[in-house]
Amino acid sequence: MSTYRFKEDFVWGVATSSYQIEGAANDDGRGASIWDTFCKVPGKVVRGENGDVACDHYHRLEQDLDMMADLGLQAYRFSIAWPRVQPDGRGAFNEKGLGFYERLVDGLLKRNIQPFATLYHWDLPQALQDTQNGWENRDTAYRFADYASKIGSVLGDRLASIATHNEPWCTAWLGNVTGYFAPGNESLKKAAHVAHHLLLSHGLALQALRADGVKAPLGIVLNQSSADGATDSPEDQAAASLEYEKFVSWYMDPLFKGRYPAQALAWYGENGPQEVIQDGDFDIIGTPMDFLGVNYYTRIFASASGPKRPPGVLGFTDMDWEIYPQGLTELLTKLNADYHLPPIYITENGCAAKDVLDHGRVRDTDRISFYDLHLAALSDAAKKGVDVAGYFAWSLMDNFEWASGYDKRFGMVYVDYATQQRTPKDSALWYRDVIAQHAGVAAPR
Ligand code: IFM
Repeated sequence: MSTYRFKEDFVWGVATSSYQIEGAANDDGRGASIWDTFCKVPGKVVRGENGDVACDHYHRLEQDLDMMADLGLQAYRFSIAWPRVQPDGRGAFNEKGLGFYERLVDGLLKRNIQPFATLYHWDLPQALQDTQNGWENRDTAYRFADYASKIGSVLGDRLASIATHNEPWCTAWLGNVTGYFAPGNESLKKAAHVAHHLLLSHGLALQALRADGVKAPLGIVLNQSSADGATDSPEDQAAASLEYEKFVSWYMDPLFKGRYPAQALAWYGENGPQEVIQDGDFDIIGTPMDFLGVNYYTRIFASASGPKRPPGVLGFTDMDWEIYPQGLTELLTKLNADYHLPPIYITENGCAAKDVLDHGRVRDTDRISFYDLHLAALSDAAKKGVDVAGYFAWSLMDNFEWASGYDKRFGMVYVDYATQQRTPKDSALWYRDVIAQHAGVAAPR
């Protein structure tokens, strides 16, 4: 095992999200989400699968909490299903739904595991989609701030952190340009409007939580990549720079610089966000944050003639994503140079693999190597001056991988969906040892 150099209070955790693991889609008053609806659209999800049962985490909470404790985790990042706690996305809250998250948070604290909550990991109440086109409508941002405020009042005193959104790029782009994710739109303009309202809702939620006196650190989680041109040609380099702006700067610039990035804005042209930007929006969006969450999986590899298959020197994961750990160092050092940043958590990093359960064991050496290489890259970034506060592996256990259904396994713990039996893979045991070796150890100067 390598030795990574992080600061003494560096946090070691794993991440999941509500729709991907909870199941219990029709229990205890949960409302429908846009993913419940989307999964029913023929052809949208592999084999027509859905999150109705998923890992049945809702009913197996205690067992899963014990499993987290056995793995020696210091922190657990989860998301709250908005339709479980406020079925219509407005109006009445659902006590039973809130009660589930109270039990989760209390169960974590009892086991000395810090609760890192995310308010939105893609499961928008269907009612908001039906009545006002969801995130296309500015009002949804205000509904989100109300929901955030409620979570703050119920859980705020017990949470180690609150992130507003997980990967708004996915919500906006995959949900509205490619139609690959819920709600399945195919319109660049809708995506630009959605992205703006997501950013606005983030700022409004932060302001509401602060006004309510919530002390937990507040931030947002963005998926990001470094970007390389396929060749050194000026055309390929320009393509890489544009893709980086569309993916990374489109969120970072409004959050930290009070504007959209120029090149990407020009690329959007009349399909951009201009119609929905109101005076004062960037002041709200730029409300100071206590942390930034970065999810890193692979790099962008661009050419003037469109996306190109990268060389993949270290191979590709089961998602066919290039394994490119040095991109993590490159990305973080670039962010650090370009923005005045709060501390950064890697809030997701991991790989899908064709895991096989063999006599009670999963020998996922490729995943161990993936984590090891990325932790080393993160350690390099810390050495180069990036303030790295923690690392969350994606994911605690195999789960519903959105449009890929249950086909892709990202977990450290193997889930047999027929029996719901959990089996820690070799990577989980390795991670437990990494945490034990590094916990509380300061980086040598
Ligand atoms: O499973 C997803 C997660 O929901 C968001 N980030 C990327 C993961 C792997 O695709």
